Amino acid sequence: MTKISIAKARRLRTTPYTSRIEKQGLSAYSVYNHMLLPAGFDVSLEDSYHHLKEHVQVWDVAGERQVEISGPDSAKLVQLMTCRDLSNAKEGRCYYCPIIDDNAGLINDPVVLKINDNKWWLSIADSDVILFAKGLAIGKKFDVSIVEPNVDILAVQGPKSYPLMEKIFGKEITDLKFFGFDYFDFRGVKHLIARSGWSKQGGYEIYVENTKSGLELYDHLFDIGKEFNVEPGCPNLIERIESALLSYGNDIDNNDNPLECGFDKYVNLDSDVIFLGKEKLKQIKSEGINKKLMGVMINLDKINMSQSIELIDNKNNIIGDMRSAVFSPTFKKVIGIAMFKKPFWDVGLEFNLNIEGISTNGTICNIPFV
Ligand code: THG
Repeated sequence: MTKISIAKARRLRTTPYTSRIEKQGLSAYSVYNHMLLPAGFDVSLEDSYHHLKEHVQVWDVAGERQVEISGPDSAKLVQLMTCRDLSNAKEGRCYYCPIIDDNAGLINDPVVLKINDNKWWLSIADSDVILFAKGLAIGKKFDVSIVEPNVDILAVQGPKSYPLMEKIFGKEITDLKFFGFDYFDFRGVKHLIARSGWSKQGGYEIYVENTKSGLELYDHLFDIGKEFNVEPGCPNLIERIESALLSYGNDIDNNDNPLECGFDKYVNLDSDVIFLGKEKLKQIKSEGINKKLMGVMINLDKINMSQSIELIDNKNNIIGDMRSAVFSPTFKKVIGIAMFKKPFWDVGLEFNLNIEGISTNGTICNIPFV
């Protein structure tokens, strides 16, 4: 494959860690929220996958930008944007929240942090939530301030993230519950740290606001981390598909609604909270969905997802489309996430596909895979 480099420009924002990761063997970038997101290092995807499951990695995920909504109407605006009932949300907790439009189409799937009653952070996936939020606030004449603060997340992921972070921040950090956050001191500077991250191997996310301290912490993680076999890394395609951590823009987008994406537990239609698309979602729920996101296993040992891939039945009817896929060394097959039309989403159903002139077949399964 031809190597093509990315043309850096102000528009493709760098992160405070860019110069660090480029010295640590970075080999590929993606772009996320108009920012460089590391997508590979000079170890193979599979080696990095095994390393993540066994040891600990530090990821530059500064591209997960924060949309800060503060002020007297902040809770009202955040609730207006999500179908998840946040009326009982607690300070110091994270909430995974589908953001939808008036047609119930997904706008984003951020982690929402309740900093306090009058201040929320939406830790967003790749779409311009800030513009949507500003438009709603202007239209509704809400008394809020909406900004993108300088917050650059460092994720520390993998089973050995626990001893590594304990060594730096003390025993208290191991008391954090999943999706809880608190403030921890590093050389006199407070950092917001959550027990979360875009892998299911355990770990933390450090919301770095003080860049100088953040860079010191970055270097310290690699110094102290030696005994835990720390390596630089990035969200791992194999691990995240096995764990069914969905990727906005890949697996799901504005043409999909939360009920089609398996987000049922984050959809609250019975409470009296006010959010955009509530009536539409009620209608969809009563009529039933027309497509559904499922797992697939395919009899291939590699797959290229740069083209759209249609899933077909024996009569050549299109029954679904592939959203993400990768070879899994654990399942020794290609595993993927695909959207199937009604009524073709049954577990066990077999389908065919043609890729680059090769025809093969696969089976529908539940997600997560593990
Ligand atoms: N961390 C932070 N911000 C983010 C992401 C993150 N913004 C972009 C993107 N990732 C948002 N998408 C997700 C998707 C899944 C999860 C988090 C963010 C996730 N899900 C858990 C699961 O599916 O098992 C738990 C959800 C729950 O039930 O509460 O963690 O990774 N800061």
